[in-house]
Amino acid sequence: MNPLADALVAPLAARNNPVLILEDGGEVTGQALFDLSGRIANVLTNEGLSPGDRVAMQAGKSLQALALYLACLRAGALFLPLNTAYTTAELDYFIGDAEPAVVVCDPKDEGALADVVKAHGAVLHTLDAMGAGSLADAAAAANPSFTDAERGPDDLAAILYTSGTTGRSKGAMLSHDNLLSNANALAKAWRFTANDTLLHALPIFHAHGLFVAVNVLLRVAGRMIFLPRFDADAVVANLPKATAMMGVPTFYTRLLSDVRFTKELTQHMRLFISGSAPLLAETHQAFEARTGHRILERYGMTETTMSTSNPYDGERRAGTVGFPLPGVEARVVDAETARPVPQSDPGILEVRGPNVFKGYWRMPDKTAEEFREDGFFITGDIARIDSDGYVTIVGRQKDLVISGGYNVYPKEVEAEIDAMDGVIESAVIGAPHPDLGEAVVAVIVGGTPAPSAEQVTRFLQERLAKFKCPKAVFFVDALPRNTMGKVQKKALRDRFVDTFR
Ligand code: MCA
Ligand code: AMP
Repeated sequence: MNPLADALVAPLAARNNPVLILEDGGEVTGQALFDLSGRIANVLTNEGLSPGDRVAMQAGKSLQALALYLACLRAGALFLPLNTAYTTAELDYFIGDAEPAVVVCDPKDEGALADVVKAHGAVLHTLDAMGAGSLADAAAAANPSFTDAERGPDDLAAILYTSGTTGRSKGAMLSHDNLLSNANALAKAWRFTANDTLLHALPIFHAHGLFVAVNVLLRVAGRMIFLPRFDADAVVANLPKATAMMGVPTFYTRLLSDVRFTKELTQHMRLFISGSAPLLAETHQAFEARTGHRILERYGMTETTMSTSNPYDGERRAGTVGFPLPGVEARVVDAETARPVPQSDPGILEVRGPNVFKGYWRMPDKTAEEFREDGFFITGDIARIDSDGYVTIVGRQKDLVISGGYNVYPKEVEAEIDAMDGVIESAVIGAPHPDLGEAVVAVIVGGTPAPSAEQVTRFLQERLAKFKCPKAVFFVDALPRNTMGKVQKKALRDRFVDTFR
């Protein structure tokens, strides 16, 4: 038994029809993807990979990158995908923390990573955005036939790093059952079948693109139009071939600002799904006015994959994230007392169910801090549950900015800025942004001499992924503080609210 390989990968072997449609129109049959996953699994296991080992991948979205994920499932290894925007400094931490047996990186980063990978005794392979590199070369020469490793439902299938509100990133450990139960629940809730073709323009290094999109479509033996990234031209060109699309709100605001995105273009579509960040009610309404479709908004986290969803049938209520998925329990508690709040009052959202992860990699204390004794996971989101059961995310208790669907923890950016010569202190906030929902803003108290805004940006870009770098930098004489001396981020958010408007 190997729950995910049995449910998602094995059925590909019998499919002579396409599972992927690539940007150039090329089609990849289930059989071809299955064989490639077997070849890669053979390459890795012949080089010493064992069940339970980690395989880190920082590579562009390609057929080969997807096959590597499937190969890890088959070999019983833990897949550890990393955002392609992460810098070498960020990667250094992930490799040191996860101690992968194999690291797969873009050939351009091979030189920079060789030492750190060697220091950790890992095997280094390359894979570029076109799917070429040492891994693909080795796979071409390998045997496609592979016997899947035995795994149980509680064995781990993946580690996804998520930044923390306090310092170090944490690796969320996701089991076979976490991922499979969620894929089953979503496929059913959203009525996915083998007749579906999903327009897939999300990255595959986060839960949204990989576990929500890919797992669901593999589960039902559907097809994916596998675009390397979100590009409005490619989306408009490919929509006629799709039946469904998943995206972050930025996808939908960008499409709405495109005159080619019309009712006619979307008439045949079955479903548009949004998540990862709040979809403004006005976007929901504008989308319906333009296309006649009501976007189905759902809510989740890396640690839980999906927890709630608006209904497929029934009212998809703008501004809400719908109901807990079958098998998932949700409750709203008081931040201070941890007791349930009266109905419809806001409080901290907690969830429990088969979707909830197994804890943070090698961080038992952090894991314990984020769970209640009765097994509920404390999401850190502030929500309300109305009398008819709809969950609305009204804010976040955690200090977090979500920019274009990517999470940025201000603490991490502030720590880098504060380490700069000429900086006394800083505060990083999110400001409303028409394209990204929120964008990162740095507010800095400079010394004499203080760095320029350009110097701050350049300094940060060497250390942090670009999406974490501020889109605007302001200098102030002092940061607003409350009587306890704590920086008042709300006052700063109010002051800089119009930065991008
Ligand atoms: C790119 N840039 C960004 C972002 N993306 N800056 C801030 N926030 C971003 N999200 C940088 C680029 O490096 C570039 O920098 C500049 O901003 C403009 O890039 P642009 O070409 O406009 O961006 P893009 O390449 O088109 O990307 C925007 C995007 C992308 C399509 C919205 O960020 C994206 O695909 N987001 C999806 C994220 C996602 O999958 N999230 C799921 C995780 P410069 O110009 O200086 O070079 S959350 C999750 O998985 C949970 C479980 C959930 O609920 O789903
Ligand atoms: P991540 O850690 O990248 O998995 O991001 C998870 C966070 O994204 C959640 O804790 C929420 O704050 C946010 N999120 C995801 N989906 C939604 C949504 N539909 N509405 C509002 N926030 C969301």
